[in-house]
Amino acid sequence: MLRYLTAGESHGKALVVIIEGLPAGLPITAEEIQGELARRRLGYGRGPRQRFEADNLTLIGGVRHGRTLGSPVAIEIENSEWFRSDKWHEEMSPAPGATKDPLTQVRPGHADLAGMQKYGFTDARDVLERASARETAARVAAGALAKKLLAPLGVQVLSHVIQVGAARAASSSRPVPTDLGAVDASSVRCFDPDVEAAMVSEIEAAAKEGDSLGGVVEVLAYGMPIGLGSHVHWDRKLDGLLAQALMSIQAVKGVEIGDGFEVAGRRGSAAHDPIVWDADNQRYRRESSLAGGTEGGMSTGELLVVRAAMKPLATLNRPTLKTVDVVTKEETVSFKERTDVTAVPALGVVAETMVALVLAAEAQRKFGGDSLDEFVRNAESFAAGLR
Ligand code: EPS
Repeated sequence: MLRYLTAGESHGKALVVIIEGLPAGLPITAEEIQGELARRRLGYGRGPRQRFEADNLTLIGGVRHGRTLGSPVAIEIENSEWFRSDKWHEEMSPAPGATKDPLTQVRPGHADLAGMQKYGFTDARDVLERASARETAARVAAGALAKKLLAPLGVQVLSHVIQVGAARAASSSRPVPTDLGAVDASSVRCFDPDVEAAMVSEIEAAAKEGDSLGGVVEVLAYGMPIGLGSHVHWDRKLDGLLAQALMSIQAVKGVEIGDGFEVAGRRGSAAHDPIVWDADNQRYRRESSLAGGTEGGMSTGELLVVRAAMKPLATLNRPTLKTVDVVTKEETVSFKERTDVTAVPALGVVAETMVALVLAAEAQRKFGGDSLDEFVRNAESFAAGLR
C-alpha cells in the first residue's frame, strides 16, 4: 500500500515527508523533485516569501544511486525563513518556553479559532503554523515520486487554472501533455492567453485593495489505465478517493469530477457518455467526457477530469474581516500576517500532486509488484487480457 506522512511547521526548521510502498527500481533524482517544487512556487499573486523560499531538499533515505530501494523514502525540505531570521528560532523553538507575542485576533475562515478551542491553545500560532499551505511543499515532493511511478504506465497528470476571481476560461480550451510547458510559462498557469490577461487584472485590482482571490483549477490525467478504484466498497471508489484528496488541500471548498454540477441540471438522455467500439484500436471508447473518466467508482480508461475550487485566502494584507480578540472578547479585525493575494496557480500543481498520489496508490493496489519491472509487467498483462 502506498502511503505518506508529512511533518513540520511553516516557520519551523524544515518539512519532512516519508513515502512508503513504492516499488524498488524507480528512477528518481533530487533535481526532479526540486523541479516539481519550483513549479509549485510559480504564479502571479504569490507573496514575497515565494521569492526567497528556495525549497532546498535532502533525500534522507530510500534512494540509492538514483533508484528507490523499496524501503521508505524520506525527504527533508528546508524552510528558508528559519535561516533568514533569528525571530523564528525563538518563535518556533522546540525547547520549553513561551512566546512574548501571542496571536489572539483570530482570522475568520482560517483554522485559528476552531484549532485553539479544539487543542486548548491560547496562541493562534500553535494552529496556523501547521494549517499553513507551506505543508503542500512536502506533498509535492511525494507527488514527484507518484508521477514517476505512473509514467511507465503512460499516465501523465497535468493541471491548468480555469478561474481566478471572476475571470473564467471557456471549458473547451484543455491542454494536452505537450502543452504543459506553455501552461507553466503562463504567469497564472492559464492555458487561454486572453483569460490570462483578465486574471492578472483581477489579481492587480485585489492587490491594490489588500484583498485576496480564490479560483478553480482543472486536473487532467491522460493515458489512464482501466479499472483503478472499485465499485465494491464506499472507500474504494476512485472518485471518492480523489474528492477526499483534493478537499484535503488547504482552502479547497469544492471538488467536481467531470461536469458533475452542470450535468445535474440535464436530462438523463443527455447526461451520459455514449459507449462505442473502436475497431482500429480494439477497445471501447466514450464519445464524451461528462463523467470525467470514472464510472461506478472505477477509471474507464478515458481522460480523467477533476476540478478543485479554492476560497479566497483568509489572510488579508489589509485586514477587514470582523472578529473577536480571544483574550479581551472585544470586537476587532483579524491580525495581519504577510500573505499571498492568490495561491490558485500553486493550487494547480498541488492538485496534480494529490491526483497523482491517489492514482499511484490505486495502480499499486491493482497491479502490485515489489520492483518497478514487476509492477509494469503486471499492468501490461492486465491490459493484454482486456484485448
Ligand atoms: C501561507 C502564508 C505565506 C505563504 C505560505 C502559506 O507564508 P508567510 O506567512 O510565511 O509569508 O507564502 O506558503 C508558503 C510558504 C509556500 O511555500 O507555499 C499560509 O498562511 O498558508
